[in-house]
Amino acid sequence: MRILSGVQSSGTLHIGNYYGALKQFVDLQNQGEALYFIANLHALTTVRDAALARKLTFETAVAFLALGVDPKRSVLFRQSDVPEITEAFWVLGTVVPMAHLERAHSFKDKVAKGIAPDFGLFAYPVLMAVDILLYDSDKVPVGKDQKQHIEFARDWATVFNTTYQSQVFKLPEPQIQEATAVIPGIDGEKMSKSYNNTIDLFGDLKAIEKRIKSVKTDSTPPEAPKPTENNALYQLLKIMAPPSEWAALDQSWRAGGQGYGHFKGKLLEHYHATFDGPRQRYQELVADPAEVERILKDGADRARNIAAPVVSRLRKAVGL
Ligand code: AQP
Repeated sequence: MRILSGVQSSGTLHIGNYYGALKQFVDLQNQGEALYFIANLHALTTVRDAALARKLTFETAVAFLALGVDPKRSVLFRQSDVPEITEAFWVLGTVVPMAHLERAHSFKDKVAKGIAPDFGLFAYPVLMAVDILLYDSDKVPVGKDQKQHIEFARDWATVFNTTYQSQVFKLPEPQIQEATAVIPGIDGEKMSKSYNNTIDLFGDLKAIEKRIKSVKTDSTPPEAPKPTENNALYQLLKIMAPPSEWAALDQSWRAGGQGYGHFKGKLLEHYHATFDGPRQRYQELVADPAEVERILKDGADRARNIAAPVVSRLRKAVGL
């Protein structure tokens, strides 16, 4: 089984990226041949500063490694180190119906939030489809926000194969963990870099502590039982508390007697217990850019070898 996924290097990674995607990446490394990439071409739709783009690409790679992506078991690479991707992007794009792109949720959500769309934002799902299809991927671990993009990849692979009467592309399946499909941000909306509601993985600790303290809650008094529906703090605790502690925590939440401040303190404790170790590794790796570069170069060679047969099927099918 071939597993493939990526994360954009468009900002600081947050716990939504971790629980929705990266944690699965690490868990899946033993279940098949895993390819993980830093989506630095996608990031160009929002990052328009070369030095910042390079810095974020490096930091995203370091975060993957610090969180447990093991280059001995997985292929870790930069999207831009596989130049075949942009050729395949064009070729697949020639059969993609405009109407599909016009109804893409991510595109519509961003336009609704007042972001002026450009071709990059509009065409993003086509590049993402190629990211997946170019490696004959079977499983794509992602958060729920990416489900429609994977359905598009399947649809367009079918359109392409039918148009050219040739089995160029294999159809991938999304892998979405129900419990962590949508991690809420501190305002209760989906945690997202562009909504400024994130709890970061490796940012400044004081700022992270402040974010945790400001998770939105209602006016339930300390002595009363707390609501479990539509409560971001409850959802975040459930995701972050170790299973051995969750039952007691859940009971005290439902029983009342503790204020929200107490539970925010618990969330901070679990944050430290989970991410202090990776933070330490992150700092060590940041100090060794040559090793990170070596890992990415090696990953790119391996990824290009895996893509080579698909690229040659594609070129042959269309007459290039
Ligand atoms: N809140 C979330 N809950 C669950 N999964 C999430 N992911 C992101 N946010 C959540 C998953 O993380 C992976 C990589 O995401 P990405 O950064 O490449 O793109 P994204 O989904 O667009 O992340 P953001 O923070 O929401 O970025 P912006 O604001 O730029 O759109 C994906 O698997 C994603 O599902």
